[in-house]
Amino acid sequence: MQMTFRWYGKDDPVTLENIRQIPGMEGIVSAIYDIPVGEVWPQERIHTLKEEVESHGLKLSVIESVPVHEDIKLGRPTRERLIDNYKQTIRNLAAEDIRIICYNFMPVFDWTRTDLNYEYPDGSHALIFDEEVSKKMDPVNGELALPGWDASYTKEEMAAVIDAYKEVDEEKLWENLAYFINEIIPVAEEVGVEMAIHPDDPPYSIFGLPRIITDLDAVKRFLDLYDSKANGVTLCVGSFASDPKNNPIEILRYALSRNRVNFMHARNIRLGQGKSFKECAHPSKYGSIDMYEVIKALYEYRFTGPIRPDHGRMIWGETGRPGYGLYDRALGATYLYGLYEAIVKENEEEKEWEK
Ligand SMILES: [Mn+2]
Repeated sequence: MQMTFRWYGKDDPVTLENIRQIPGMEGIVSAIYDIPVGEVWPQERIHTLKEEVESHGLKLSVIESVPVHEDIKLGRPTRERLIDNYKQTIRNLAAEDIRIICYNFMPVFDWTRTDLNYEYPDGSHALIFDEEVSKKMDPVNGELALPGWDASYTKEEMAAVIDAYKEVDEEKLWENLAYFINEIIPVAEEVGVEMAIHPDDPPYSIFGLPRIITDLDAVKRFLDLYDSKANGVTLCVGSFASDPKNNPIEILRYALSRNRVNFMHARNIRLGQGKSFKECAHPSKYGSIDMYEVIKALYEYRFTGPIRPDHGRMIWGETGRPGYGLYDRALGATYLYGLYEAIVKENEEEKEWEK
């Protein structure tokens, strides 16, 4: 496996110099953030990003994400032009030798939490999701705007797009996803790119909007939409684990058995009452996910792709982008790397793990 780290570009308080110093770190997960959703990413812009990353001795391993325009998810006629643009972005990324693209198909809202600054007794801060609080949240008139959300909507536009989903139930959303996949995957195959859909986070309906990439059955159904290595998943164990009915290790092993894990997100969460959960430090003892079992599964299936620590807590007084500080994610990376080294050495005569 190849250890990677998410970097939000030149505005990120975490620098490439910082990231490079994390033991075991090889690659960067990033994106171009100022291109409106639905427009083509020019090859020169991709080239500039790649040069910047490579000048720090790192590889631009994954694009997370190339966002999918709402009209594609809604199945509106304008999707034709938008899908053509998406295909061109895939081609432009491939032309710069970028081979893995993460994306998601969540209506309107990306990952959702109810508190970005929950304080643990040890003084660290984390992102949490409280089911009761979420039921009272008003996405149109409320105060909360999360970092993953598209901030370009006015209140009226937000209300209108949420309203548009009254016509799109889960089955319709599957249909629109299948349409999109059948259009883009042949292009990805042709230019040697692996697409990696991220599960919905949390993996159930919120604010009355449909969510479909939620569990093992959904992963099976998704992989069957188009049977190709180019049509794979970002296996985010933390997202799947946020629904207590899911067994994230089972989902991981299933996707590995079909060779369709194109990108790994390793994050731990601790389940609470109902569907509430708290993000926590990466080690198994703090959360509901056995991280040793995660890395063991990756080893058993000889996973060679990129993995990144997902969200981290804010520790040691660090401030910055919620979930994306330097310190706790760096600890997460070295912990994951340590698990991997131990598992490889237990199983192999040679020092395979260094390859
Ligand atoms: Mn994730």
